[in-house]
Amino acid sequence: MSPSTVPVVVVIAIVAGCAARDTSMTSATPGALPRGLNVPEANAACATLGGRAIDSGRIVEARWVAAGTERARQPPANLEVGEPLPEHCVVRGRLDERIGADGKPYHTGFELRLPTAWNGRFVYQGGGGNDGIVLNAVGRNTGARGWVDNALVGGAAAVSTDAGHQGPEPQFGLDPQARIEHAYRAHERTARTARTLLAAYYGRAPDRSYFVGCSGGGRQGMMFSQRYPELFDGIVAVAPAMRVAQGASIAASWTVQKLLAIAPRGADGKPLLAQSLTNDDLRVVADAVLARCDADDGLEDGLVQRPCALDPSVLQCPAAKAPGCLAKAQVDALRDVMAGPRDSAGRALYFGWPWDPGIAAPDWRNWTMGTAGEGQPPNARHITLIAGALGHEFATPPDPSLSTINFDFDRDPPRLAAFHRIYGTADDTRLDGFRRRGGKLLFFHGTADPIFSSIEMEDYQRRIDATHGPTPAGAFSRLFLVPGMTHCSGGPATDAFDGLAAITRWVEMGEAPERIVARGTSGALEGASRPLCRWPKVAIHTGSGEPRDAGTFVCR
Ligand SMILES: [Ca+2]
Repeated sequence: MSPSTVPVVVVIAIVAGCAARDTSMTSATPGALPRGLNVPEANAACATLGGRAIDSGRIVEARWVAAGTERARQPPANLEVGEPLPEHCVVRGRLDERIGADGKPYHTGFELRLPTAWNGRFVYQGGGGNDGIVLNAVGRNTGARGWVDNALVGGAAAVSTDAGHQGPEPQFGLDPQARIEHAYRAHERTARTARTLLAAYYGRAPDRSYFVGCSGGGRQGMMFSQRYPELFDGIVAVAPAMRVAQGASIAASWTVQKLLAIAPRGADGKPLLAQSLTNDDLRVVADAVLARCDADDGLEDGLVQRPCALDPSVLQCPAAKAPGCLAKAQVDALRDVMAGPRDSAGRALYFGWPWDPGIAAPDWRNWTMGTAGEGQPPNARHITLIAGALGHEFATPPDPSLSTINFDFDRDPPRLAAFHRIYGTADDTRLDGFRRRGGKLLFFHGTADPIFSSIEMEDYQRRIDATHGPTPAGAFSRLFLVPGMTHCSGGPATDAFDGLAAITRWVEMGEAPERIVARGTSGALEGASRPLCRWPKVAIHTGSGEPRDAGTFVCR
């Protein structure tokens, strides 16, 4: 059967009815017997994939990779990380090649990696940012070790895509079809094409299909659960961009404008955003959070497990600005930032942010203020990444002059509504199709995330619980907050956690996660372990035993 003639309906029926799973366990991830091809078969099959036509596209490269000759390449520097990859066939292709309304060429690029000793699993590796890059499809996992503990090393087939445009710049948003591709269509096409190629290569459909992604990738996972519920058995969405077009981008604008207003001026008279709050200032804030709330969870360990009600006025210097305290203008700006954006009538336009010691971590600065010195262009991601997306993609019609710096909180939010309707994933909490097929949703979110608030994530899970009742909802959707973690990883946190293993055990063995052991990767928590607890529970030290050991904590 040629790949272009594999009936998708049949493929789905095979997966839905498939119960052939090996339940032996040799590691944290339930094992499946290798069910791939022998080496000569696989090599020949890889060669025949090269250059063949596929539905609305073509394969441009099919390359054989001998065992141990490549490792995962972690962007942005493409450092080689993790164990050597097993023997596999890597396929690169283009779907839907076309000329856009802007006169530029577009296609949906993808990469699919097919291990010879296949464990029967298929992993869709979510993207992020503006996408536009085909990252190596190794099945990136969650957290700080996502590229290291990838799915391909464990024997899964994995796919990635550029989401329908080429290059990470936001100008693709000027083409209406490219927006649609980015929102959902390129992802559906990539997923279905990958399934077709899996069937052609292995002669059968995957036993189980998973999605793993963070940020924009988390949004893509939610999108699949809502619009194409038949495609995945388990979805892991970390810090999903569920209303970035008409929510988080407004919050980024609010934050940037509040901080610019207090920024010192350079010799050229321009505000120095990076100096609105110095690293020492942010340390003052973090220390105040710790002083107020670290012990609330029973252990002074640098992690704040429960919501912290900090009154920022305690940060204010009694007189002039001095070390160890903040100026009144800084305190006022910080109070506004942390409360979240509002219009002139006081209506909330997004969520607020939890007080967390991770505010002093580099990632918080990198998003909100950046590090640019005098005479350098601003490099805060709220200005580089978010402002570009805001004007080119999120606004309808596009308005490249719109940015986070000049965003008007009364006039401009409605300009984002149309694209939010196709891009946002915050509204659907019924998830009928996904729930009925037995799909599982696993969410993670860092409580020091500076671009998507963990309060937004709690709100979504709370609405799922309200829609279905907490017990039925918990049967298919669970949230794990990561105290101290910034965006996707980083921060004073136990930010190494194996979301793929957790979703696999839930889907294949029925083990719904209550606690997931995570490890610290830097700072005082390096090497320490903690349970991440099923929200709304948090990790509480039992009062005895080594506090660097997750086994001495309970979730409650
Ligand atoms: Ca604590």
